[in-house]
Amino acid sequence: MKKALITGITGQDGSYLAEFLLEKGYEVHGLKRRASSFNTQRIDHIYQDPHEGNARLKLHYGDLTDSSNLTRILSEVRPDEVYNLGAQSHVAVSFEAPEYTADVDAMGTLRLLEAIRFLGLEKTTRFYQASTSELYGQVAEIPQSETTPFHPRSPYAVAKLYAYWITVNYREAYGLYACNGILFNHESPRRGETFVTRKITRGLAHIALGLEPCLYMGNIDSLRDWGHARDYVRMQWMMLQQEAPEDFVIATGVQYSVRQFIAWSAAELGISLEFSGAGVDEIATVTAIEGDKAPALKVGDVIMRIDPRYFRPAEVETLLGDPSRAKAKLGWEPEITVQQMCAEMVAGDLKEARRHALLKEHGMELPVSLEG
Ligand code: NDP
Ligand code: GDR
Repeated sequence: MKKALITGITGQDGSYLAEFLLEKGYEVHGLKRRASSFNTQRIDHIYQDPHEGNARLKLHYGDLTDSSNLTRILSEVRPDEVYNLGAQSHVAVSFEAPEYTADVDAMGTLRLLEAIRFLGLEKTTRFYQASTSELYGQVAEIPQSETTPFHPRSPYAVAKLYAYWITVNYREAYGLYACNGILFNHESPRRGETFVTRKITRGLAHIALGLEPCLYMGNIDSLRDWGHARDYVRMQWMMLQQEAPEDFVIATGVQYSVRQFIAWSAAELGISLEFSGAGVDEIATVTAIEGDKAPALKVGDVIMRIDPRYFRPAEVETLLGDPSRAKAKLGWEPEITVQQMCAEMVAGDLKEARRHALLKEHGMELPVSLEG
């Protein structure tokens, strides 16, 4: 039975990857951070009680900032494959916490690679590094491929640049089978609530039911190449099954604006919107509502405004990936379109909003709105 170790197993990608590897028959080990409250919601459905024996999903307390912990876990598990998905992954937050972001995202990757080398696992353990389209930052060419030069635009992206190159370096220096997946944005109903797509689907679902008044957004002109996380984790595994290690861009090859994603999400809720004004004065107004789909709203309501607090000190305005190499060499094709993904996310968030509406009806506390 093959063994995999996933850092970041409690995150969006980690949860889909763990599901995928369990289905493939792997024994899956995951690094879980100690927190003062439960932080395993995304993997609770695949949890296996260790008391019942034969559990193939095993969680270990750990942290990418702790070398001795990583070395001990690696020496106990001796995995065939390591997927380094753990990271402080929020770009805007990395401007607030640049040093911590570098410690986890850059140094954390080095710590894992060094532990593999120190334990003499470099000829037996394969390594996947979660690299990112944020490396391209201020883009040098459109679309971006494996040969496009990097120009990172945030402490997050700079930290990930170190992680990218140290992965390449361990491949070249020690013959480690190590790959960078340069993944463009990928989303799902499990996306963290403060990334833009989830903020929109969750916010609009709550607004439609009268639980929140308005969505406050940053740069809605921003263009992104969005795919579905389930499609993208399949690719992470495929990269480690090749004969020789290589880096791959994973993207859909199509881009849309944040504004377009707002319009799609609203349409899923039966709401038509008109965008008017410009810059910080831009607003979105309800122009029509399908049947009784958004009971709390009426035509003329303003449900989106710009709040400059969500602008970033340096923005990545446009990202568009060229996945030709992955398609040609790995036969990879994304199966879920961005519109299907948006519909799935809205449906999930509408369910959650209905639960919150019930809580409110019975006089119970609602979770507070999230900043991000
Ligand atoms: P999430 O933010 O959903 O998950 C991040 C995971 O990392 C969580 O499990 C988190 O734990 C864990 N983590 C955070 N800090 C530490 C730490 N100090 N030590 C150990 N674990 C830690 O990210 P995604 O699932 O969306 O992304 C997975 C990876 O892919 C990340 O590295 C991200 O930077 C990268 N990436 C993501 C893209 C995307 O569009 N989603 C695109 C390109 C790259 P906890 O649950 O306790 O917070
Ligand atoms: P990104 O994702 O920075 O691309 O990083 P995010 O969804 O946070 O932002 C995408 C774009 O939307 C703009 N935006 C807003 N973003 C947020 N979060 N909140 C807002 O209110 C808002 N308004 C506009 C942003 O400015 C940006 O241009 C994600 C993360 O998953 C990284 O870990 C990963 O590496 C990259 O995707 C690829």
